[in-house]
Amino acid sequence: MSQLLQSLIDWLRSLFFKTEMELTLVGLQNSGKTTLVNVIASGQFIEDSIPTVGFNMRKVTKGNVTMKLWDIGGQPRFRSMWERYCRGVNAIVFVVDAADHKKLEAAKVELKGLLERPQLIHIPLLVLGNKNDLEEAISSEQLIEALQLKTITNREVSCYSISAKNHTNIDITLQWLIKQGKK
Ligand SMILES: Nc1nc2c(ncn2[C@@H]2O[C@H](COP(=O)(O)OP(=O)(O)O)[C@@H](O)[C@H]2O)c(=O)[nH]1
Ligand SMILES: [Mg+2]
Repeated sequence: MSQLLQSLIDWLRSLFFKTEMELTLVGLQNSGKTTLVNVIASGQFIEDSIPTVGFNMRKVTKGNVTMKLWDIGGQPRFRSMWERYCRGVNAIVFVVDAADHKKLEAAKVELKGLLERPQLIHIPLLVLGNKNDLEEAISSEQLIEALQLKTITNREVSCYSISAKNHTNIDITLQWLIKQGKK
């Protein structure tokens, strides 16, 4: 990665943690949520595991930012808890493994279920197609199609193709998040 890009990311990261906000990071297991948080926070954060049987929920705090992370998928009986964890957040970040074609349908179903919760209406959504360093990863246009993001009309939606591994498009991701905190 170029020195210039790295300093840009560092600068955005510092702005991000000064912005008061609460985010939910959600997605199927293995999509890259933990990796992404480590990249954004660059290692130093306070971690809190919320003990809930069968529901893998973590809370990460740094500066003025709280990020709530959880793995969804195949746990319909926990769906009633989604609202509790997402209510009032500045944004929902939905992370997808863009290289895992077999799981796209499941991701679509989970996202749809999440966005149907009445309490979560109007919360801005950022969809991240992660792992774009892999050859088989689909583009953001293909992800928009696969998840039918154009059918979502009751909130602001953006979709980026990123690589948490190579730090690709972490800058635009941070910029989008900072913007949500300022509203
Ligand atoms: N190639 C590639 N692998 C990634 C990327 N981000 C995460 N991974 C890998 O995907 C796997 C799952 O990542 P993790 O962050 O644990 O996913 P989580 O279950 O959503 O928290 C790990 O082996 C990561 O190293 C990426 O951008 N590119
Ligand atoms: Mg994880």
